[in-house]
Amino acid sequence: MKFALIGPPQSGKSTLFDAVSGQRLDPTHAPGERIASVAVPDPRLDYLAEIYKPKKYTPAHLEFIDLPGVSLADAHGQAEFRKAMATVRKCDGIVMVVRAFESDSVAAYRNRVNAKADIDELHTELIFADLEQVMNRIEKLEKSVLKPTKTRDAEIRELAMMKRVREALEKEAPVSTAIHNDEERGIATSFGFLTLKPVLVVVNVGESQVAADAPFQHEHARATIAMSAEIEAEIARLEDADRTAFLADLGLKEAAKLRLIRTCYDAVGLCSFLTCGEDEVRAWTIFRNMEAVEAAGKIHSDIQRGFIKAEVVAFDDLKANKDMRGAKAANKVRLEPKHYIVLDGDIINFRFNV
Ligand SMILES: Nc1nc2c(ncn2[C@@H]2O[C@H](COP(=O)(O)OP(=O)(O)OP(=O)(O)O)[C@@H](O)[C@H]2O)c(=O)[nH]1
Ligand SMILES: [Mg+2]
Repeated sequence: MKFALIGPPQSGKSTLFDAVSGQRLDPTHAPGERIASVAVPDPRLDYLAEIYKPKKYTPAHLEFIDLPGVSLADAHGQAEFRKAMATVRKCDGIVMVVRAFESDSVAAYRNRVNAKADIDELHTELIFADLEQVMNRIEKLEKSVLKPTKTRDAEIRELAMMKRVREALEKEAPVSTAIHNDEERGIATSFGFLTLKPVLVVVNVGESQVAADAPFQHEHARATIAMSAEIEAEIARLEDADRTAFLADLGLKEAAKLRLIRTCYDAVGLCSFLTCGEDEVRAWTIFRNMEAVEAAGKIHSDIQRGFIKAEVVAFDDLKANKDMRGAKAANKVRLEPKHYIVLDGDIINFRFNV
């Protein structure tokens, strides 16, 4: 699962990226994309590792991509933005980083610090980028439907959909509002439409605001969270022992990195199931409402193909009974069929035969 950090110039994207990834931007590094795979902290996995002392510990991961900020105030910047969107189209979610901190040493984008206006501007730009793509597609389809090809019927349907999408975008409504069924959702997803993707907003606030809630919730975002990228980057560089004291001083319960990761998980509708044994304890990222047989395919296609049953115990049930043996004795381990909907925190052992 990939998330792109986008935002106006100097809004704190790279600082946030450093905070989340534990990397540190090399000032000599040419401006460009950076990518980091970030472990998703999971106390349940830690508990299992205590029990099993496994050879391997594999948490779930999310990928974050840091994109250079561009000014949308001129045509050159707008063109750069469109180019960068090729990367964003391949991502599962968008994190908009906007500035709310005051600083005399960092030039303010458009000579103002206005987080809401920055989000609106980005949102409009995403709509324009989708619109451009839809117009190109419509132009192509209008030509190809004139030819008597095998795919003509499908193209006629797609053309009708794309015209509907164009109409929605022209009214500044996201693509998602113009999608009517699974076929259309599939087409829209394959185009990587930007306004189909979940958006999270990070309001990069000043030091005095770090313990406060987000100053607003934005209508275009699934979630809006506030944090100070600079302070978070500092927190990320501290040793564990110092970190706790530093957080307490600021009135914070935890590093905002954890909040960001959780929010990304929620916004995209993800959850984790766990597998454990002496070889490995591991968290697997899946979409919520996924069936057991599909979840099995995450591990290996053979397990999906030869699926017999899923042996499932909820993490909380295992912990309440100390370990797997205790959970079995308490009758908490169930055998579930193919169509069982996997829940967050399910510990699963798949039985299969190929
Ligand atoms: N005071 C303050 N300064 C910050 C904060 N976050 C970032 N900065 C500063 O703002 C400047 C820009 O930060 P970056 O993280 O490089 O911003 P960016 O969005 O990656 O910038 P571009 O990639 O050039 O668009 C740096 O000098 C940071 O030190 C913050 O929370 N508070
Ligand atoms: Mg940057």
